[in-house]
Amino acid sequence: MLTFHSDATGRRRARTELDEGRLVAPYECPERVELVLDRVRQTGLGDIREPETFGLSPVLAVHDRGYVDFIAACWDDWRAAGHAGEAIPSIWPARTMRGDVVPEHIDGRLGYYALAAETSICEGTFEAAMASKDIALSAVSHTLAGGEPAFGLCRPPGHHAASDQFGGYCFFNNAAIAAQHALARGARRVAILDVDFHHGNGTQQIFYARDDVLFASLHGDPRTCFPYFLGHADETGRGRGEGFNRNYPLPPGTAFDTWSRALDDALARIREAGCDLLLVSLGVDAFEHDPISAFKLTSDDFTELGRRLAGLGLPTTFLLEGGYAVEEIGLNAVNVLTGFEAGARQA
Ligand code: OKP
Ligand code: ZN
Repeated sequence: MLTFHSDATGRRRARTELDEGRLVAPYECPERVELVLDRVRQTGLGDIREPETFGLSPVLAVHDRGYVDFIAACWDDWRAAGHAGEAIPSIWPARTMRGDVVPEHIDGRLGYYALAAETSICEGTFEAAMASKDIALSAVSHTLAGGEPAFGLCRPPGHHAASDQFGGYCFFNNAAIAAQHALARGARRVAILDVDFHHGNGTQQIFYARDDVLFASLHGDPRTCFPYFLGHADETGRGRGEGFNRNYPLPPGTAFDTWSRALDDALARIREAGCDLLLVSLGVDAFEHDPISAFKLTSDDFTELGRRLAGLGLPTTFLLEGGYAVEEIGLNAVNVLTGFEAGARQA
């Protein structure tokens, strides 16, 4: 299958992440993409292509204008305010205050548009986020054009980004942007299956009241895992979206036997809903040695995941999300893709 990649994802090189009360080197680093690309080459998965550029209109189809303008200008505004470090929010419109007036000062705007504080905004963040969504759009366009699977080597990831909030290393919701684009190009119902360890709160929020995108997510139970405030099993959709959101919160320590039972249930729901396109939010941080996650999937389990995805028989686009065991990120991500190709050959 084709891989879509751009060096422009490396324009974001944040120096700081707020982690356990300290500023550390970010887990979500540019090397992640380079290592996955190395593995794509090693395994001969297929050709590697540069993305096309799609501009801002597909971003504005899922994100608020004010939010997009904020992401574009944040770094310049932060520097213009004379701040020395990277942009990190320190106050939010929390429950007891007003959330309906967007502040003017960058410190207030930053909190208004943030859902978490670990993710610093630095020079090049907007450019990398633009490249990341162009990779997703190019990959899904390839799948739509000929039915062939494609892999988008997205970075930064996207699934925590909500219609007007960034956080959890995400700025633009690549999977949501790709899904909306597919619908505009004639897809009838898109399934987004999120296998990242963390709940895809942004993707859920964007499509929660809609029945043209089915969102299913397997993740660490938000009672104990980031992002803590969304991802419970009783979140099933709203209005016409009722039944088109499926969460599988699982306890820390979950291994493939339990995890794959939830997977099979999600796949059955996707089948039943009559989806004509599958987007996989492909985080590989469910890996047993991931430094910030708590599931116990092995590298071989990722191959089996790919095989089971192929069993759906749907046009499929894979978009990279998380995965922070950097040494094994290439092996784990590409195992899903080669497992998928093996499964597709058998079918
Ligand atoms: C992004 B993605 C580390 C806490 C990390 C943020 C996690 C963001 C995950 N001590 N909290 O892979 O879903
Ligand atoms: Zn994750």
